[in-house]
Amino acid sequence: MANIDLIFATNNANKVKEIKAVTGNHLNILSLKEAGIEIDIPEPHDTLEANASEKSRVIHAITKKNCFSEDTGLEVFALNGEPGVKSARYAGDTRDFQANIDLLLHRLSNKVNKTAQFRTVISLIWNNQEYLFEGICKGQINADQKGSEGFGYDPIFIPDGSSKRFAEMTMDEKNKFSHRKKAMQQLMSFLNTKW
Ligand code: ITT
Repeated sequence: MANIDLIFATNNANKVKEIKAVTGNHLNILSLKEAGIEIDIPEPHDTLEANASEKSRVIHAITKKNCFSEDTGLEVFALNGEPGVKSARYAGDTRDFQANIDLLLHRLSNKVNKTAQFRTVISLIWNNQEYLFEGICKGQINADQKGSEGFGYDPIFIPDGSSKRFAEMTMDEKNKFSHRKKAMQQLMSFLNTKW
């Protein structure tokens, strides 16, 4: 698989780092920046699936090349799945990680159940056809914020099977549990059957 070029339709540098750590030399992942594309792709839909599709389709329409995107949401059980698809802009259009965390903890403060999951949906466009893959990481929200690694909600999320928050883990440790890695592994297995 080593010589496959695949554009990753994202402007999130943290996502690019995490995905490149998973794919290693198996795929040649190009970020939008590396592909020379400057665009703020809209995410207007109310599902992760529809937003992921939008992102990969927009980039495919521009480049006509194989590409993928992913949309990820933190789904909190006691908040009926919120912030979910609104994860990036939960506390407003400034997309401020700390403001999003503060709002989430405020809304969760009187709830007993702190169960949550990260869900990643990948949309791959391969030879002009779209394929979707999903990765889920279940865990707990912990109001005691710790760690400075990762991004987004990582300082308050402890994956099942660990006592550490994602933000307390190295990228390799996070990738042992990560929703994003699970979805990406499915994409790689799929490409293995095609190549
Ligand atoms: P692109 O659309 O350009 O890919 P984005 O940052 O807008 O980048 P999303 O729409 O998928 O990405 O945003 C989801 C938000 O969910 C993101 O801004 C973070 O706040 C949060 N998030 C996503 N993955 C996460 C992870 O692995 N750990 C912690 N928070 C995460």
